[in-house]
Amino acid sequence: MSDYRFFDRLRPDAAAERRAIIAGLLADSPAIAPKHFYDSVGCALFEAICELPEYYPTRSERTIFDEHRAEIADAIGAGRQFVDLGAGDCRKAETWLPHLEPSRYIAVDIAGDTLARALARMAPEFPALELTGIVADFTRGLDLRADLGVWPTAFFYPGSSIGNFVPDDARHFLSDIHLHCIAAEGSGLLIGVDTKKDRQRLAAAYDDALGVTAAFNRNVLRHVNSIVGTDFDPAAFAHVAFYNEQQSRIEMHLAARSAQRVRIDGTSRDFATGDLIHTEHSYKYAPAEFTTLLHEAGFASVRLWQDHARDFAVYWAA
Ligand code: AVJ
Repeated sequence: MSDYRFFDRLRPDAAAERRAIIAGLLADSPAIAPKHFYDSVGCALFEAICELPEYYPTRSERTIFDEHRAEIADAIGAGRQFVDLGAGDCRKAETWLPHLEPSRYIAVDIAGDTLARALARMAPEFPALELTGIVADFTRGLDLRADLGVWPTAFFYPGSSIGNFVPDDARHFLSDIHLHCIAAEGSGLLIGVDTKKDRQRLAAAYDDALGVTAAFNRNVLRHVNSIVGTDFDPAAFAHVAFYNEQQSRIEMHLAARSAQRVRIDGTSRDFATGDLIHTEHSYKYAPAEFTTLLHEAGFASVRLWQDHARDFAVYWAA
């Protein structure tokens, strides 16, 4: 079987999504949800970010995976369905396939083109593996129960993507995953989460010298233009990123470089120089805090692996 199944669960919500974006742009404090970073250009820029010297999370996570692969695979067990949340180009999951020998691989992502391309690439490489792609926005809730049935499932949520949720929403999302897990004995969640550290290093990871993260941030305006027909000029906004220590989160914003008027759905919004559009939170968790969050979400047992510098943490929660 050199093929894959593909389901688009995003299209039915397109009108509601447009309304949500417009409401965010017209709100007292304008904001764009970080999921809108990931059009094709945004996915490519994010892949570039992961190669940057300043952006340690991807490398630190890879180090943990490489050093503890056998032990982690042993904790998960073989023959599970492997569900990749935010699969992107599927390359992270691919490194696990020989070790987990999953019964099926189910990749979920909001970026349909990137996901389809990845599965088309994988199909001939893994002819014996059942491949499924699901285009979905799981920030609106996760319900894969009909897709998964009652077979034991290993959920994979790497890269500290959980950091985009505020902690209450993160707990809620983890509870949703836990609800899926109780359907079948032997299920669990393998999740990678960034830790708290020196504020300079954190800030540099989100404001790199080459300006790749700045381009990634500004690109969201091109994507929003294409979704809702606004006329943002990405070059008219500056990238702003800093660590908010009180809230343990990186914040990214776009700051208007000059006074300007932007057309938004039949009306308009004026931006004064320095006015901000909020685009991302990226929360950081001490291992003890995240372990508590996993317990609060219903997971009874939590195992933890870290790199030597403790820059990142990987948890298996069951
Ligand atoms: C994909 C959400 C984990 O927060 O580190 C990288 C996205 N934003 N650089 C992160 C991101 C700016 C990334 N996550």
